[in-house]
Amino acid sequence: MTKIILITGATSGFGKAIALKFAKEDHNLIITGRRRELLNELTKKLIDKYNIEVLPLNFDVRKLGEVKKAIESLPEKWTHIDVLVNNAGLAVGLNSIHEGVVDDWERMIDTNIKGLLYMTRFVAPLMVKRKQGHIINIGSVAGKEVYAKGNVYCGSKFAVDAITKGTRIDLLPYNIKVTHIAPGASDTEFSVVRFKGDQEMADNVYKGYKPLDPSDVAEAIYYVTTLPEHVNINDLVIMPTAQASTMHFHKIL
Ligand code: NDP
Ligand code: 8X3
Repeated sequence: MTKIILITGATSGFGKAIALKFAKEDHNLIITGRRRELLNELTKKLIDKYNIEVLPLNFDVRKLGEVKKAIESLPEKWTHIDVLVNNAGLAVGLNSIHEGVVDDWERMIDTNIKGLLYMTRFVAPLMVKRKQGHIINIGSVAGKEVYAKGNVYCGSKFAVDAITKGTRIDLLPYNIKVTHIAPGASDTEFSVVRFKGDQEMADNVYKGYKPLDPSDVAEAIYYVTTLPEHVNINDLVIMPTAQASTMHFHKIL
């Protein structure tokens, strides 16, 4: 059965890989992101290559009004969202708490926590109405264990884990699945964003071992959507084989 999958942050990294995987499996997609050109490029690629229907929505998940407008003005046939992947997120900076940049903190909290909440607040009622749906929140191993200087990013991802658990309880009467995915290191744009464009610092994060490919995470996400109606994966932690915790890597340099 063809489903409608809404993926936030599909212009790069995991979100883009998730879009490609679900397109390959013949599902229709709502893809979102702030970078309009990348969104349009991906839309064209998905339609040309997979002959599916794609609706690109260009908005910032931090802006409540933009989220509300984007979801409330969906054409009727696009309101039957089967899967919401709350993926848009970022780390900004890596500082001890006493040297933290408050603006970085705001960006992480506003995107990773509030953006995910805004999306859920407007999409979940559509699922509740149909008594059907699956919400997949992308957390992180950083939401399982804190690491030095990870303070606010880790806090935001611990919040994603907690919000996922709370969402699952609240939506229990409505037959809605809720899944938390916690990936480890993957060489997306994540570290370039964290280090504010410093490509060398970003590259260092992934030296000496094989990180996850975004498609590895996309495959796991696709898998959790293929299970029988009575089965839900609540929580999935997925790391490179060369990573054992947020702090332990087997690197050959
Ligand atoms: P990328 O930087 O490659 O992708 C992040 C995506 O989020 C982009 O498409 C970006 O789109 C979107 N995004 C960021 N801010 C906003 C915003 N305010 N409004 C709308 N979209 C936004 O990183 P990843 O693919 O690695 O990250 C995806 C998720 O995975 C994040 O939640 C991240 O925390 C998490 N994660 C990443 C890990 C990693 O090692 N890479 C490991 C564990 C979790 P645009 O800029 O166009 O808006
Ligand atoms: C991204 C993984 O460990 O760099 O969430 O924070 S980590």
